[in-house]
Amino acid sequence: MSSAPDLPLIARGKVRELYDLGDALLMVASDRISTYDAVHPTPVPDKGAVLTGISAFWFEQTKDLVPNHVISYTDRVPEDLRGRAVVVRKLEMLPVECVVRGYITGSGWKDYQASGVVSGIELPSGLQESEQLPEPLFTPSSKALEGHDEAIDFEAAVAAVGDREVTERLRDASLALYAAAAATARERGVILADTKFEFGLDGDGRLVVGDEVLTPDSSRYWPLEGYTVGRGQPSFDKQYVRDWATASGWDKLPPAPPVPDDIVEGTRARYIEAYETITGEPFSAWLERTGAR
Ligand code: Q0N
Repeated sequence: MSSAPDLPLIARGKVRELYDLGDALLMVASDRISTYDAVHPTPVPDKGAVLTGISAFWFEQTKDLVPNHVISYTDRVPEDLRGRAVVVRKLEMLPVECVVRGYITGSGWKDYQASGVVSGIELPSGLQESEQLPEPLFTPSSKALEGHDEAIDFEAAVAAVGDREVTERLRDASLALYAAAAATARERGVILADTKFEFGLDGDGRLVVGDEVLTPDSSRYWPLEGYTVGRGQPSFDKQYVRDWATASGWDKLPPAPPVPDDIVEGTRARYIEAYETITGEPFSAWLERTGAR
């Protein structure tokens, strides 16, 4: 029963950790799950491997569009972490979250309802919740320490990055990644409503996409079937847990309660279904390819 490698910890998120390998980093996705910004004490088996596999699929699909930080899912990955860890290049990370929205939902919908403006961009009046936008928007946010990033406009992103040209490259790369992924997702019956990227610069000043990409944790995926404008769409991975959490009477303040076995199993099945829908291959193929099973 291991899981924490004996390596220096560089960064820890709610559900992922980053370790120092010296000339590279090891990013590890755990099986922890959060709802309403709180992490439940009950893991969802294989969730870390599903997210790592979905991210791997998109990194491979988009590698000629935007270079990424992936080195290996096998070499130098400790055996007990295979399938849910990746060795990545060390980058100089840029201090903005690169959000792209193709549909108006979440905090974008809130901002639009309040002001008609999202990330400094004035939108047409009369949009309905979850409606497709006239074109995808680059809506950066500043990186806050834990979770609650602040929406900023393009000029504030330029100020945070300190270089207009680099910020324009961030925007262009983000929009290109979104457009490519949204087109592939659509072929598989899935709407990619929005997503968030993190980028860094390599030693040669090249822009490289890092972190995880286009996972259900960093994106909103909606099944095309059942998509209805004018209301929020159910999250296809976390909805079981959220619905159970709501019905349980939990006040949604930390600490998050343990999740019952049947809810864990239903959630795990949804994650695996997400892997298979998005990538078009059995999840077992990912586990076998990476030496996890
Ligand atoms: C890096 N983060 C924040 C929890 C924290 N390739 C890289 N090189 C240097 N630094 C980073 C990366 C990446 N990716 C990213 N902190 C440092 C995001 N998370 C990542 C997952 O673990």
